[in-house]
Amino acid sequence: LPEQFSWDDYLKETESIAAPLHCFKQSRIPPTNDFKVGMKLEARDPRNVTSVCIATIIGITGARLRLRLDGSDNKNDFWRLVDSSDIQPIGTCEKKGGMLQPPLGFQMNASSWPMFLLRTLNGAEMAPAAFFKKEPPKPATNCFKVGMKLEAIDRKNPYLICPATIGDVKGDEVFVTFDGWRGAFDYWCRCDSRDIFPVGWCSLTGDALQPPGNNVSITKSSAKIQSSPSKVTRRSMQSPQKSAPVPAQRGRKPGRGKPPGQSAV
Ligand code: MLY
Repeated sequence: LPEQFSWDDYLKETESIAAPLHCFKQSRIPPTNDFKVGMKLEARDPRNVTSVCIATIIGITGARLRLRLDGSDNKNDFWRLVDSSDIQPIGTCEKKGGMLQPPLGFQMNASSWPMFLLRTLNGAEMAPAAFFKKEPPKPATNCFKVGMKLEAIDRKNPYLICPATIGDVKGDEVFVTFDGWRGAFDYWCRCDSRDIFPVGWCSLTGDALQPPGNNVSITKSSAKIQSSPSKVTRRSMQSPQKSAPVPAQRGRKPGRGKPPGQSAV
């Protein structure tokens, strides 16, 4: 069986430190997730952020909801924290004088939207207002430092949360690099992004933290400053799955022919 990933061991192995809690726009204790699959709510359309749409909860994962916009296809699901400002109870939009919009890529004729909306809301199980949690305050400054470790959403596979390292810091932004993945998934984001979490987040929410990728140089925090090749350690290709003939890593689609760690998607 593959060895469990342990932050304690990994931080020692990589001689690095975890980014402090106060760097993140996340609550110290993750919010409780009371939502249920099938409930409906209002959500900002991720592909058209001025629109508020009706969404259905398709899945629950840790402190996040997997959402699908009603009238959209099943290829554009997205994930939001229960304390995200992108979601609100049904009725909020109207109360504020706004109008619910069809999602980008509405599958029917635009003229059928009013009737579609009526039918969608009729008899719908609406998520209770008490389930929506207040967004945490944002950090006063960008206090991330290069080399600090964190847990981050893989934006190409947003259901995955993975061990990551701050690769660069510029103004209010940080460069999130994914350990063991050769840069293919790295991204810049604001330091107050809701996509980055302190070390230990997944173990508190019950999310499955992905293990780092295989057989790639792990740059130690100290080595980053000196950029000395002698301080770079190599992880064994075998270590994460000693006896498993098939990669057991969640989220990896089988049969793509590429060795682990080199897949770009
Ligand atoms: N698209 C890849 C999954 C890669 C995940 C990488 N993350 C964990 C940084 C695949 O399907 O194999």
